[in-house]
Amino acid sequence: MSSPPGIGPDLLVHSRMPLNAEPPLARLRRTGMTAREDFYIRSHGTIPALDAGTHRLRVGGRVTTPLLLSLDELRDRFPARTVTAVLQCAGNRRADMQAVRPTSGDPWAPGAIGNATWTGVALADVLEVAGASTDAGLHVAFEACDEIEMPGEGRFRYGVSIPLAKARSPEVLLAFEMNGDPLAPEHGHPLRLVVPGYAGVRSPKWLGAVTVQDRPSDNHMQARDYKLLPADATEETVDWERGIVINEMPLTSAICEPALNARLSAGPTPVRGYAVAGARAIVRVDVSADGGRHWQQAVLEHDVAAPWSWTFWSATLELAAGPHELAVRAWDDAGQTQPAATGDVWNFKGYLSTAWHRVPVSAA
Ligand SMILES: Nc1nc2c(c(=O)[nH]1)N[C@H]1C(S)=C(S)[C@@H](COP(=O)(O)O)O[C@H]1N2
Ligand SMILES: [Mo]
Repeated sequence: MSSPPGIGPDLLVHSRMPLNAEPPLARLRRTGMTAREDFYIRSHGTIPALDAGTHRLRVGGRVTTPLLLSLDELRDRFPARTVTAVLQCAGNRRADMQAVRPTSGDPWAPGAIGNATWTGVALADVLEVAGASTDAGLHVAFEACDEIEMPGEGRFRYGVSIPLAKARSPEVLLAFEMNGDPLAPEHGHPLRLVVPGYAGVRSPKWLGAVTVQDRPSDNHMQARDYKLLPADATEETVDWERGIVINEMPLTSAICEPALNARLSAGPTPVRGYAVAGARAIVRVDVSADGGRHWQQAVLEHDVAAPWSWTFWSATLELAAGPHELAVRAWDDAGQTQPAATGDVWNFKGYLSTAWHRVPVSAA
């Protein structure tokens, strides 16, 4: 079966409708900027074919001047902004959680993440020109153009919201380019929001409308999904009102090489991966060859000019012949680290699977 247009030939496809796919980890770790063909795709419904020439962005709600903007108007009326930022799904590394106990959702390996340079205009600048209210406690809701079908929910358009305070931060972009090219269809052509530091779900693709309002979006995606629920909640008993809205992504890291269950030669073994801490900086990454009984510090690579970018790390571990459990944990500049055991953070939706990443290998 041939790949749909835009799907890199190496992507591992979890589902074709909706289209969900992630890159093999060794490919992900090759370049600091993730190319389109290696960038994960997470969609919930259709991938709309929108015309950049006729597409319009509506800006309304608690504003003095509602706007209807073409892409040319966005480009002409507002200063161009470029931000390098990670986009990461709240379900990244869910496969680890499913190994503890089943959860709903696709079994993402650590590849539901990518780093790119996004170009567009600042949402803050557009809100300013629209005369958006700056009252405390407001939200900015977004409506997209893709259609989602869910049992019990019927057909609806994707929608989410973020707090106005984040929406007015300079890093939040209405983006029309990714790594210098117009957005690809699967990544939101012709216009998407990019909210650095937040879970990918808050960065709507195929963006059609922006509304300033006094409450979060009542869309299914915001109200009854993408919340962190207690360990004892189930599909049947869940009280969505009491879930924690997943906005800022917690600290995480992953081993990209060697691969799970790799058979290696004994001796010095390169181990490489990524770490990401949202608004904070990664200050240390520990790597272990014995499941976390002993740790060695990795060498970090980070572009200080790109605070929303990920940190690549690498280390060389001396492996004796036999089985080993490689493990990694990162530390941020508040002295925080990741939980040791996935079982301690298990939830039935499989979100925020950020425990030490453990990779069994054997050496001979
Ligand atoms: N309109 C729309 N925006 C969306 C989604 C979607 O299904 N529809 N998925 C969200 C989720 S959960 C993630 S993780 C990111 C994935 O972005 P990508 O496919 O460009 O990697 O887009 C977000 N924005
Ligand atoms: Mo996601």
